[in-house]
Amino acid sequence: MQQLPYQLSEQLTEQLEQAVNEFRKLDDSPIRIITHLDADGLSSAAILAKAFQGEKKKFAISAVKQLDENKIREFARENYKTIFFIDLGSGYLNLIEETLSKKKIFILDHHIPDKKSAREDIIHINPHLFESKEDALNLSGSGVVYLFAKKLNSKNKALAHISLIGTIGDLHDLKGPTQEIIDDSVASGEIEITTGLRMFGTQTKPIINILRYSTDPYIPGVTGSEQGTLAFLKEVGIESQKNGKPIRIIDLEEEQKKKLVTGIILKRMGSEKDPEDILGTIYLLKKEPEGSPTKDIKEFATLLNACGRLEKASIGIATCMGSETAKSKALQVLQDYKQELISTMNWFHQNKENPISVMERGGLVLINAEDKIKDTMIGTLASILANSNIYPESTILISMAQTIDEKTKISIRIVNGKNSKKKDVREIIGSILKKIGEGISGGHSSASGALIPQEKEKAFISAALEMFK
Ligand SMILES: [Mn+2]
Repeated sequence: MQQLPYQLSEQLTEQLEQAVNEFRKLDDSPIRIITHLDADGLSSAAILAKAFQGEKKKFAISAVKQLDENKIREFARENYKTIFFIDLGSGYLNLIEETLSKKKIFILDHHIPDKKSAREDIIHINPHLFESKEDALNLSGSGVVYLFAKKLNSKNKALAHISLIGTIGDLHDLKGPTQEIIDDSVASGEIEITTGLRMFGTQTKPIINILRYSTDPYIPGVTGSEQGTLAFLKEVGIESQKNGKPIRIIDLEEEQKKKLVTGIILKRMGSEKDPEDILGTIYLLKKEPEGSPTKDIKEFATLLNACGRLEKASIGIATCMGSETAKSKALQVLQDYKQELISTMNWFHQNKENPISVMERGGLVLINAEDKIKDTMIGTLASILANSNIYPESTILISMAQTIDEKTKISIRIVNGKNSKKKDVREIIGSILKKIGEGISGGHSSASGALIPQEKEKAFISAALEMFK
């Protein structure tokens, strides 16, 4: 049965048209673009930059981790008459209205707005305002920006694949309005869609690592075991290396790939989940070389996230815009990021038994890295531990590290968070901060974070330990 093409709601279409009309009224002065630091935000910025170049508009981009009052006040002091907030902004409508009253504001976002309607002269496009709830969950920031760019000039359809990178970086379900972006990416000849093993890293990672560290899908007897992985590969007749070079999934012959898939399905027989749930849709960028971290869109999104985390946003944006120089720099950033990740994990494993660095209390593991690991890695460390089997399910993980400006960054996660809906980590961190009477927090129920003054570290630790006594 043929699927009917998805129709954007009339309201959203109207709002996009209105945004374009307002954009046409702008004079030639340069435009300020403020975006989010993740894959979705960086690809949003790349799309808007390309679209502005097409309109001969000058612009300046900044990528931020999050908005706050201080940052918005800084933007107020700048000379720009027009500001575009992309992949962020909707949660700060009150502050933006208050602080940026003299500027023309465009907000193209998909985060939950802090109020239903913005001041009349603010252009605010957000699927939460128009679409059904399900649809709202299926449009990313770069999706909104792409739809705007396409409305501005149909030539911008050639940018659909950039939006797909951000979308895949941000969303799990590609349906509803996102279908239009996928269709445009295929039509422009940039994207090729195939079906294959849905594990991460099929283009670049050694097969032995992919299998051994595969938690989703989980492979009984293989996941978590080097020996099990080697035995399994032997069983299906696949070697883990050739001429001293590790074999990747893309290196396998078709026959070998089939054997691998069948082998995994057999291993998963009897597990409660659908054993065949190991295949998925794979989106490849046609023009990127095989085996590059820019070939598979999922890996490209990781490359962008690495650029964001290591504060190299402009490299990520320029890579999306097609610069080869930026791309080779981005590949280096990815290497640096991996190195950072390895030293972070090494530090953790060396200090796991050290009661000063890693404190365990009924249901809580508190990791205090001080200045031993980068504050930008603290969330990633907590997330990796939350998805591994080192600590029992539902354990609360708190990790903390010092920033260069004398603050302490805190991340909080829950082991196997998908299954344990009972605990809300944002509430936990909120009540600890309340006890020490300082700090700011944010995030959502399964992943949250906070920032406190460094001198409050001790107070924070005792309050947390007290809570789990
Ligand atoms: Mn986003």
